[in-house]
Amino acid sequence: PEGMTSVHSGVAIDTNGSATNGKVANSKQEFMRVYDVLREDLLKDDLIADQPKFSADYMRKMLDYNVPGGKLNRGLAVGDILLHLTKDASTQQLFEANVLGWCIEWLQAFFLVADDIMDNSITRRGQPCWYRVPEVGLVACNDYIILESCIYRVLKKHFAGKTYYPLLLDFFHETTHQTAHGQLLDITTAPIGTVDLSKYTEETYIRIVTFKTAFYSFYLPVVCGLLVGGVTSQEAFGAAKAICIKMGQYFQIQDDYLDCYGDPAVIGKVGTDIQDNKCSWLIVQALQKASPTQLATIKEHYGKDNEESIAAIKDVFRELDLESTFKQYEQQSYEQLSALISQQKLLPEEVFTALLQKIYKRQK
Ligand code: GPP
Ligand code: MG
Ligand code: MG
Ligand code: MG
Repeated sequence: PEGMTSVHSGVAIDTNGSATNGKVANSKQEFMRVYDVLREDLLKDDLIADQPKFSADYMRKMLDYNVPGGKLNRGLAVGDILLHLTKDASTQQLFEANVLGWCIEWLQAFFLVADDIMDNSITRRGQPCWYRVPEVGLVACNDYIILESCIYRVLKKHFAGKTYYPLLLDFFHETTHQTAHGQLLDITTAPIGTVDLSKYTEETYIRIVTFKTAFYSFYLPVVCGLLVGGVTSQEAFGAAKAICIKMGQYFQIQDDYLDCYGDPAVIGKVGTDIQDNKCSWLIVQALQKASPTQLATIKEHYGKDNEESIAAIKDVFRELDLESTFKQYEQQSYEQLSALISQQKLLPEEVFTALLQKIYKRQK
């Protein structure tokens, strides 16, 4: 019967009824197909279908602009984790994993539309930030509420009958709570117009990135993969959390590094951390290493939105050779994560090594 065939052996039947011929990996093409299914389902929702056409058209355009255009690392990870976890996952399970993967991409779209307004950002994924689209503006605030609400429509449709449905809802709510408080700390550490460098400590930094990034970007995809794979052991979730948090910290440190040193054409966004006064990894490192003269330059220029000030800060970063500091950190972080992954014996190592390989030395 559909949903019972193994995706690892023989000819499997996918949810459309076509043969998958013993597929062993999750494909981006299949993942994108699931996006089309979910978007059409959302638009067929009674309430939306009864709206005037221009309103549904706006919704479709808003979804296509904000949901599918990223790297899809988080979304694709759920299916990959399922396949690393169990060699006899069914096509139905892989479909469910991909649906949850999209719920995480929807959550991410919600966060990014909001984050770009708060960070006064310019581009995202190689196009203007959604709130910068002329006919959108602050309607983007309603759009991120809609993006969030989509998650719960999709979860209800596909998971309401599962024993783990309450757990799933709780994980999505908990993760939103954690991310919003990470964002609050990010924002309150860097109030516009006041530079208080004493706030930029290593402890505050780690707290910001743990909450604003690690939970939703790493722990949530792993949790979703484990739930679809039938894992219930609290110990396994605990082991996964410890590794995912560390990996998420590393990922956000890369994001901070790329904000200054990445190529906007590759990362799809223009860095704003220096002028936004952000408690970024680079400034935390710089403050630990700066001479009194360099400290004075930082005090004068950090958090100012003009070319001269940004250039002065980048000069200090260059003098302190923060590129090398980052490369050392990256190497050390990779080694520590690899050790943590092989020390735990509760889950297959590939669940985590596949995630790590995707981000190690990333350029975008
Ligand atoms: C990344 O920060 C963190 C987020 C996108 C989470 C936002 C959370 C909300 C509750 C809105 P960032 O600003 O460094 O990301 P980017 O560099 O992609 O703008
Ligand atoms: Mg931002
Ligand atoms: Mg931000
Ligand atoms: Mg950033």
